[in-house]
Amino acid sequence: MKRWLLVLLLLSGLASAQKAEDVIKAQCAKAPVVAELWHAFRGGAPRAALENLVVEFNKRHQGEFCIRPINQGGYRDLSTKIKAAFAAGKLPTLSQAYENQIALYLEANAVTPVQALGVNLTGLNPIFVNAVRFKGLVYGVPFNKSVQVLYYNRDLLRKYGIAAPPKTVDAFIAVAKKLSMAEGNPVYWFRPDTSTFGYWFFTLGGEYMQNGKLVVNSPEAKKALSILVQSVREGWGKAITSGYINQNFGRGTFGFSTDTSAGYKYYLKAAKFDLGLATLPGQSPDRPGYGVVQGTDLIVFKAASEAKKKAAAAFLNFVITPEVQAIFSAATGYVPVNPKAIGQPALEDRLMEDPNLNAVLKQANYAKFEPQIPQWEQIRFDILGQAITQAVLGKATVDEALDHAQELVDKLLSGQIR
Ligand code: FGO
Repeated sequence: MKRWLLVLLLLSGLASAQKAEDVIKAQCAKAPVVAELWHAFRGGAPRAALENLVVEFNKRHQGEFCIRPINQGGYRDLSTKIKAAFAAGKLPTLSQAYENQIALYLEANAVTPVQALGVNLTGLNPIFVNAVRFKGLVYGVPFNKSVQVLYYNRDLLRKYGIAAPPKTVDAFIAVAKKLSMAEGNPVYWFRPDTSTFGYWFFTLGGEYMQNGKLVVNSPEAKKALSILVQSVREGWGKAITSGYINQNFGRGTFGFSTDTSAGYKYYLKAAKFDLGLATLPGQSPDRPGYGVVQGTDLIVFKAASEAKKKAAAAFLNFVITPEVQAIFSAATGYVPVNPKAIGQPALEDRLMEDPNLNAVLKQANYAKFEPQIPQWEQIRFDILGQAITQAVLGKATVDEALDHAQELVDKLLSGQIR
């Protein structure tokens, strides 16, 4: 592509991103009620899709109220900001939140059950709705829910005459070994974190909650982590320790990753190869492996005024419509939380144009949630995540890493440490 054309395209992209923000600003300047929505979309397709749908919503409710999205960094930055806002008494009306964060905010009785606000959850995927149900009440609206899928390099598979991506864990490991050997480079790329680990753990039959106890050093956990450790040792796995996988293309031979479907547009943009998407390798060829459900729900804080809550409820009812979910899913790779989105033209056209997205819809039937307990965020990053990184980088054995993690989990959950 000619340089000037590229510059022009980039500028027009920036200009349109700028435009949605500016439009919202102008909409809210005139609105009698402004409800803030704190989110963790730093940029890219998810942020653009969110802002575009907010523009449309605000247009429909001109003279009534407006939603004002405010980025607060990434997911963890967002929860840190929410906790600070609690202390300062400056909570927004709406926020994105993981289920475990909702559980934490509920300890302060700070979240409103959405049905009491008039949000109609009929028809939504019950798997997502049940995850935000606490003591019988639904405290959030599933919005941007992702599932892990298998990303693969079709050109590389073609080069070695492999017709289709592997369907089982054993076939996956065999193919990854073969291609890595032939290329002289590891082809399975992964971030050594709780998300990647989760795919292997759940697919091997692991469960975090056992008889009401959180277990991170079960035999399945040890086997899952051993596979990651072995992959690096045997030269078919490459641990990406800085940035997203899609930000590392070009530094080696990418063959496969087991990553969030929400990364799809980022991958597409960065890939200089024919990018394929498939369901995850499972224990048997007729059943995909389990992907971890990530992405967030939208919640409404109790502290908001009645007028702002009314705006929030209207917004929540809007974002879960089949039309909006179809557009949002097509634009990002998130799973539509309303299954009726699948018949909508926006998504049907997109699926015709890009059959890769079928893998996301299929994988959504084989999905697992991480524990929905208040301490989970700390555990997944600072305890289990640390243990996974340590073992993968060879700083601890799998046993040492996970047994130590279990000790810390026990101490944290019994209040011996904070
Ligand atoms: C991310 C994080 C949590 C929790 C899981 C929790 C907190 C994980 C994982 C840690 O919406 P998802 O599926 O995907 C994100 C989306 C929007 O940013 O796009 C993905 N992305 C962004 C930029 C890029 O270059 N490539 C790309 O793939 C991005 O990951 O959420 C998945 C990644 C992580 O943030 O490192 O969810 N996660 N459970 N975070 N705080 N708490 O309990």
